[in-house]
Amino acid sequence: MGIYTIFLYLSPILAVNVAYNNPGQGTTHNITDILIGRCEEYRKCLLGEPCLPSYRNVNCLAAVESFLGGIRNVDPCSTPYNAYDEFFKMVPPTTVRNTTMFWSGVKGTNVPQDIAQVTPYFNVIGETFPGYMAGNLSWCGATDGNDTGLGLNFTVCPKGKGATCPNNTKAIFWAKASNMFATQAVDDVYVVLNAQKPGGAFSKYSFFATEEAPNLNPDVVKNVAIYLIPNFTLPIPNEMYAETCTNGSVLYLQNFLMDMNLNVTCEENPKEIMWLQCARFADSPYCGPYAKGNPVVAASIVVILLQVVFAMSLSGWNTISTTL
Ligand SMILES: *[C@@H]1O[C@H](CO)[C@@H](O)[C@H](O)[C@H]1NC(C)=O
Ligand SMILES: *[C@@H]1O[C@H](CO)[C@@H](O)[C@H](O)[C@H]1NC(C)=O
Ligand SMILES: *[C@@H]1O[C@H](CO)[C@@H](O)[C@H](O)[C@H]1NC(C)=O
Ligand SMILES: *[C@@H]1O[C@H](CO)[C@@H](O)[C@H](O)[C@H]1NC(C)=O
Ligand SMILES: *[C@@H]1O[C@H](CO)[C@@H](O)[C@H](O)[C@H]1NC(C)=O
Ligand SMILES: *[C@@H]1O[C@H](CO)[C@@H](O)[C@H](O)[C@H]1NC(C)=O
Ligand SMILES: *[C@@H]1O[C@H](CO)[C@@H](O)[C@H](O)[C@H]1NC(C)=O
Ligand SMILES: *[C@@H]1O[C@H](CO)[C@@H](O)[C@H](O)[C@H]1NC(C)=O
Ligand SMILES: CC(=O)N[C@H]1CO[C@H](CO)[C@@H](O)[C@@H]1O
Repeated sequence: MGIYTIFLYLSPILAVNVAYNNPGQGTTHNITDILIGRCEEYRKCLLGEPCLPSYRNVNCLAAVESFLGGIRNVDPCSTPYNAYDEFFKMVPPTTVRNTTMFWSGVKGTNVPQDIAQVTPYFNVIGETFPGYMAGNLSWCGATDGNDTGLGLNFTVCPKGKGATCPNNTKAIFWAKASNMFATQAVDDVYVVLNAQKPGGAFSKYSFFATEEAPNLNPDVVKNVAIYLIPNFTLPIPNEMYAETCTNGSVLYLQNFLMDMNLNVTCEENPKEIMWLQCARFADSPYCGPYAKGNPVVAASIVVILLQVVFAMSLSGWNTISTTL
């Protein structure tokens, strides 16, 4: 990842090689059925919150047709920026006010998924209508005939965007979705960043930098809360590049947001996220403070009590105690 970034810095020619060597997964099989199924689930609020009344009347067949219609037989590296406009008009990435949460540089942490499952106070892009529909899927147009009948390439799609693939089908989808997700955000918004990301927590190549932060509306966004988390899978804390709220790229980000006239707060190790990470990476040295007095400890006390009772019954203690 870091090396890839350095290549991009060094020369577009090197980036060309990276992109050529970067074929990704082809279109997910049965994508039409998957999209329709997810659309129906979301529309009918089978996933619970957020459940917006405006979604009830979405025509899922039409939405999926407009999603795929914009990319059928289209070169996956020359996707028009407006390819998904019709689709996003039907299912915009709307969140409940005061809950919009962005994330960047946290690949492998499972933070977005855990947030989606656990808390109604934060909503990440994967929980929005279009985000849920497209999550974990791969798709791109076929350029070499129409042998699949759907105009999609089920064998290989280009991964990421580079100099040879500037307008990548999937990247444009997520760029547009991120852009609209940020544009509609109201009241308090949040961004989770990885303090120990090599090269800096805030990457100026990230979607957060290019599509989200610049589209926050200072007239309606009350505060941007930066949540800075450590890397829980590092064996020893602080042995790696680390940023705080007052240095490195995080400081740059704060100034950038304040220049936009936004209120900004920054918190290191915010407990809202630390709990979730510790539930997942319980052995992390960061998790000591979060292991005290939490439900897990309560549960283990119950287990110990049960073991004692069990041991007592085995050793005949309960016979003794009943005779006493
Ligand atoms: C990619 O999109 C940009 C902006 O929409 C456009 O100027 C450029 O020509 C496109 N490139 C390709 C290869 O489609
Ligand atoms: C937004 O959420 C925060 C934290 O949950 C809360 O303190 C605040 O009052 C909320 N603001 C509005 C306008 O609802
Ligand atoms: C955390 O550090 C490990 C070891 O260096 C690395 O493999 C992993 O990608 C890092 N995770 C994040 C989210 O940066
Ligand atoms: C995508 O995969 C993650 C991790 O396996 C999972 O938590 C999430 O629910 C999936 N998203 C969708 C829309 O299926
Ligand atoms: C899928 O993409 C690969 C790589 O560009 C290409 O060789 C193949 O012909 C494409 N298949 C279709 C059906 O377009
Ligand atoms: C691709 O094939 C399908 C089914 O055979 C057909 O309905 C469609 O018109 C074809 N599209 C193009 C662009 O040839
Ligand atoms: C910044 O926060 C203050 C105090 O909470 C509030 O009065 C003000 O409206 C906020 N500014 C913006 C641009 O939202
Ligand atoms: C930021 O400050 C912390 C604490 O003072 C320090 O450990 C860290 O090395 C600094 N990081 C950068 C990138 O300057
Ligand atoms: C239910 C369904 O349509 N399944 C199809 C999924 O895709 C595979 C491979 O293309 C087909 O073999 C299945 O019939």
